[in-house]
Amino acid sequence: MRTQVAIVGAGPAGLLLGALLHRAGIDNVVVERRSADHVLGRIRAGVLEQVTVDLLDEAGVGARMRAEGLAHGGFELLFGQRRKRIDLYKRTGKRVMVYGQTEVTRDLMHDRAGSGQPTVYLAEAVTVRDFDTATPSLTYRKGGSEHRVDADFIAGCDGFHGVCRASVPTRAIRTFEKVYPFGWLGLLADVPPVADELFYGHTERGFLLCSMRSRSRSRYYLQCSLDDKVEDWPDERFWGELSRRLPPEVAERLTTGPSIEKSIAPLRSFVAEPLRFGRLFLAGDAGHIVPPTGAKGLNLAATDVALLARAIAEHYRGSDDGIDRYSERALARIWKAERFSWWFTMLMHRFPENGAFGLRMQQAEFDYLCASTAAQTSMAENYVGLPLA
Ligand code: FAS
Ligand code: PHB
Repeated sequence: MRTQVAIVGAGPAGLLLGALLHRAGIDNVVVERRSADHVLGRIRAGVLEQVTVDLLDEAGVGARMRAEGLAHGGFELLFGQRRKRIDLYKRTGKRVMVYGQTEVTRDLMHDRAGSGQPTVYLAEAVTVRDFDTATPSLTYRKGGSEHRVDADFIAGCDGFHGVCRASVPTRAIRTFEKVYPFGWLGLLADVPPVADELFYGHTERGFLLCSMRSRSRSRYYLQCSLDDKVEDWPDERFWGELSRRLPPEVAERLTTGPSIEKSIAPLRSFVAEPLRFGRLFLAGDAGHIVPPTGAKGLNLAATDVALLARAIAEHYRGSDDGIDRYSERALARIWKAERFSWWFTMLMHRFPENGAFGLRMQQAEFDYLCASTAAQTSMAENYVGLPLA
């Protein structure tokens, strides 16, 4: 098979890149190792920045999001007994869209199926080759035989554990990483959310987040030990712990019910530099990971592929300035999101190892945030998303 861009990975990065390239008249193939149902079964992000909303519109897949998504003008913080609403709209004139990653992926898959662009699911042993030449290719196994895709470019949209970054010689790449000493235990349930907006809490028992997917489907997270396993947390224990962490006046409004998904995610900050290796480009989680506290992961994936799609379209119009500057431009945005996600994570989680002084630093940060509109504006403009340069 011959194409212009071979995309590894059918997560949001790969599928959005494919949609943007297709609208630019650029042929592409997506090669995914899992089934479409498996990809859809992963419950992940829930908050879209305005830039991401606009990109989904540009890709032609924004209709259901606009019909079913929830526009939020703020969120609430709880620190100990104190509560503070961060008014995103008042501070920035922008809102965020609450619409699950699963639905974004579903919309992109539906659009791609109708576009006629080829997508290969259940592709085994994907191998990327010759990306340091002008004739890169990839191979995969399916149905007992090997298949080859020749392309002008390869986009590594295969996530943190993918093959593309792993195929780059170690001398050509530098990585930066911070692993956090806890995880997030997430639960999805068809119960009405406990509040109209997202609710982030720092409590003596640990972090909590009350989020949602709709007015009848809630998503909750609890900070948990890295030693915990999902089977250690039957639904009853989860709901009891969430209730204990919530303020009484909020806990009394909590509607519980059977979980439809429950998982534990480790938290890390990670960046690979650069993001371009000849004709191979990394985008999304393949190039970086943020702790989900700042709701940046999916949004960074979207802006990476927006920059990459524009750069590749420029190439076919005769200029390589875009592809030459992709890594620099993407990393400038990535590092700002890494900083915000790290800052918000350090503020809102319990770090017993940081002792009494560490807790006082968190309390002072929260006090300053409550008292300073400048601090609230800074938090708000990072949360709604910085402009795409
Ligand atoms: P993805 O990992 O989504 O997609 C990569 C795709 O590549 C996958 O479908 C994978 O099967 C495929 N692949 C991997 N190796 C391959 C190979 N060798 N060959 C072919 N295909 C291959 N972000 C938030 O904003 N909020 C959250 O609450 C949140 N929670 C998360 C929870 C978890 C457990 C994880 C892992 C991430 C979470 N994230 C969250 C971040 C997440 O939303 C990512 O940022 C987002 O999925 C990034 O999309 P992609 O870059 O497409 O990577
Ligand atoms: C979610 O709804 O999954 C979600 C929302 C906000 C975050 C992280 C996760 O910061």
